[in-house]
Amino acid sequence: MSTPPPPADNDPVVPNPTYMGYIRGIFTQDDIDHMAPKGVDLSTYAGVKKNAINVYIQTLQPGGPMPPAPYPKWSANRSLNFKAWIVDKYPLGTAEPHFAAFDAVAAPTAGARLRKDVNSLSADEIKTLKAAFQGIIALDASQPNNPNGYYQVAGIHWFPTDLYCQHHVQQYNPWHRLYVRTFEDALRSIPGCENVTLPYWDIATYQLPQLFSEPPFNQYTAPQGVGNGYPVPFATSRYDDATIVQNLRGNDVAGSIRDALQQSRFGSYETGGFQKFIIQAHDDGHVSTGRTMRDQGVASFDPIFWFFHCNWDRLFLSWQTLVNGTTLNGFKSTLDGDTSWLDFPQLQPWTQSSADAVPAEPDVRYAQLATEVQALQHRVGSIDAFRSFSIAPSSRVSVRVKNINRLNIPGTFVVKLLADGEEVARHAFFQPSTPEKCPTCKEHGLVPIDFHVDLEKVQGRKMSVAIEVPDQEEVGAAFPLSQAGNPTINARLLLEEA
Ligand SMILES: [Cu+2]
Repeated sequence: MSTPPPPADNDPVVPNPTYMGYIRGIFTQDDIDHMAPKGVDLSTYAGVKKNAINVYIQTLQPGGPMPPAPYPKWSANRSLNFKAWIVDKYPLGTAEPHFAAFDAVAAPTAGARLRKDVNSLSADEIKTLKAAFQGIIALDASQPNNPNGYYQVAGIHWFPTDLYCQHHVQQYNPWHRLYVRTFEDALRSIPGCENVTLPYWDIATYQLPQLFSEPPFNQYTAPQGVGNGYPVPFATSRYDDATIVQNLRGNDVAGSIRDALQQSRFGSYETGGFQKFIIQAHDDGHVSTGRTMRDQGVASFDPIFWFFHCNWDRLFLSWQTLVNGTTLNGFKSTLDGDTSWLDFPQLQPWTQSSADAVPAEPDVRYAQLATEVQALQHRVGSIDAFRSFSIAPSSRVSVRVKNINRLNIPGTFVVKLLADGEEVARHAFFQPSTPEKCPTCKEHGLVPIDFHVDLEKVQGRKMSVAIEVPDQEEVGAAFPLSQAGNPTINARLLLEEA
């Protein structure tokens, strides 16, 4: 944890202890495993808070029976710190940014996968990467049922399998971690490419690597149809580099990534935290890159998808490192609410659960993590009433367009926030062109889009919202709000614990 407590006989007194800054670090894996069968959850904020008084009594010396021998009992200072946390009404606090766990270029051990920035590859590495891509594309024709073939692996994302899409849900990050690895394994199945790794595209630089314009990374043609409404043969396409860069800037993708990495809690797409911002940045990245990438049904056929998603995995690992969430229990300590999604359902088509996929993969390194974050924060729209709170000093306001019925919208859409008719912000929502046929989409039919904007940009101005479905001639650029389920608008100032 961020402030790992020293041996129990030597704890310092911690002023104003918080859960994220101190308390979560007290409980070891053994403590958590030992108490879980007794119905005492020591792995989450909610669990420790619920059992706090009991934990305090059971561990207080002399005489408290916990932890059992041979584990050391709590020191007097540790008990004092814990009691102070209870008396102060269980402050959640924020994690201390932590950088040490997976620093930079650890020397690759045998079999380790060092994933590099796509711009930093040597001529030899580029040659091998091309051979690997060409190799799995060639399998499409020579061995159409080989699971390492490009069409087969890309097809997992949506067509023709239709089942596995995991977006805007808790499983989004772990599911895509397995997916990136599966693709990398496919590349490694090609003779001579056994040690190849997938490089990442650092999208926040707003630069398109030159390599993306070279075959086989510039374009892919599927060996067969990809589903209703798509041309046969199906060939991927994307916007030109200048348009992509302009779109990335317009959607403020780097800003959302920065916001994501500063979050102390994992959160969710609906409520905030890391997930809110990283999924937003991901969606905006897809729509910015277009045209194939904009459509969830076929996005993974564009070779750029793999460099793009390798980077989201790098950012997930970066954030995990910052908040001390690279182990399962470290990660769990950043969760709110129900954590059962970690164990069930499994991440189809693989057999692993999210709990298996969340811990940092021991053999994966990124040449550089994005951990240059000064301080972490926990700013939310609502806070427990028993806590004192303050209004975040930067006076950012959260404008939420709520209850957008995405099932009525034919594909990925963009929501624009206008002040006096002029665009102040825009964000995308990434989905298939026929969301009404997607089981995950149907479960989450009503979705929000959140804008975090400076109060001064919107104060006293006439605000409005527009939905657009880019590049869909049939419905036109402007999509009527009445057909999108008559969404409503919410605005609130962001709060933080005082
Ligand atoms: Cu994606």
